Amino acid sequence: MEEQDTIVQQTYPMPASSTTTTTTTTTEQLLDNGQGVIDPEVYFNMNKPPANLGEFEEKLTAFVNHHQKLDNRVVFITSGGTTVPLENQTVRFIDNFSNGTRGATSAEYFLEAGYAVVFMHREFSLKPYHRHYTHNPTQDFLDYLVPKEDGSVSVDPKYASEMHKILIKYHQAKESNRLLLLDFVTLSDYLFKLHSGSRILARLQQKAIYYLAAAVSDFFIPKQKLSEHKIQSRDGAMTLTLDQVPKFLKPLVSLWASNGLIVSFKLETDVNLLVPKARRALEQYGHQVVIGNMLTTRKQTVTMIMKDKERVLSLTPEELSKNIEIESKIIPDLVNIHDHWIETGVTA
Ligand code: 9Z3
Repeated sequence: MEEQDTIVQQTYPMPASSTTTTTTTTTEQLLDNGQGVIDPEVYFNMNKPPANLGEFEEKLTAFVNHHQKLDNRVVFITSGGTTVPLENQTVRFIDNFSNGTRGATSAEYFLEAGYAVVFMHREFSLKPYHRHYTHNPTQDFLDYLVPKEDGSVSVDPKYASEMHKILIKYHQAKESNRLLLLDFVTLSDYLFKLHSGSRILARLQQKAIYYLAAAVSDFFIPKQKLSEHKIQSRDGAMTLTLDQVPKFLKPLVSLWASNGLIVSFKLETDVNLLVPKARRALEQYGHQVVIGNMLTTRKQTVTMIMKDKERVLSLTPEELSKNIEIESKIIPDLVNIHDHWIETGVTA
């Protein structure tokens, strides 16, 4: 196959951990078990960490230490889509579908259930509490406010009581230091931060949940194949060859997130694939829960899939008409699973 030939001919510098700097190695040598996917550790050696990784680690370590001393449960939520740049000085990129609604809404229910929340989200995607005002499809943010003659600004009385309730919850989360907002943009940014973040949370052992709601690209262009400058259109149509992203869930489960409860999401558009593919992910990675959701019904119904069981959580038409959110069912279900996980080491 032509694609295969391209991959095999490509040469990469040896990973930074290597003792020699002059040797190069082919992609073929870096492929994981001949499956055509680069090993995650090799990926980290071949790519530059994000510039703010040190700051990310510092903030997260302080947060985790604080909650470890208080014996609190902590959930590490990933939310929003990753980008895959087509150029090093990026003008164009491929994006993954996700507004961040699932992650931001879930964060609020976890906070209500007493968890401390690390909210690692795509920059400018939905954030807990803010989401009600920043990304409301029927009302823009400034339309909540009224200018006063004395030069001050107040909230339009129509919205004040609802906003008051949300503000109280937001301030409680902030004042008790139970909400840490961290962000990512690119796939590389995400992978480095997931790697580093899960290893920092690992000290919490079973007290940690990893709730991987971010929509993460399955394909990327390795740094070595990336055009430095903006790709020019003068040459006509463009053909893209994308490599497969390393299977990071495998080391996350077996190495990085020691004993934590790991919950991943499976997004499908073909309903017949949803449960089989979610089950395959559970078997392949050996983690505890996959939440299956369909693109078109993700706000109404999800399937909780575990090793020996599965159950569907859905909103009734009446609940839907009252704007009840499906996360109000997902999170209590997961809290039960987590209770059981802490007590017995198996899922409920
Ligand atoms: C999800 O399935 C999320 O529930 C959504 C949420 C992205 C659908 P929104 O943010 O959407 O509320 O707009 N996330 C995981 C998507 C994903 O990339 N899963 C991978 C897969 O399906 C496995 S990690 O293969």
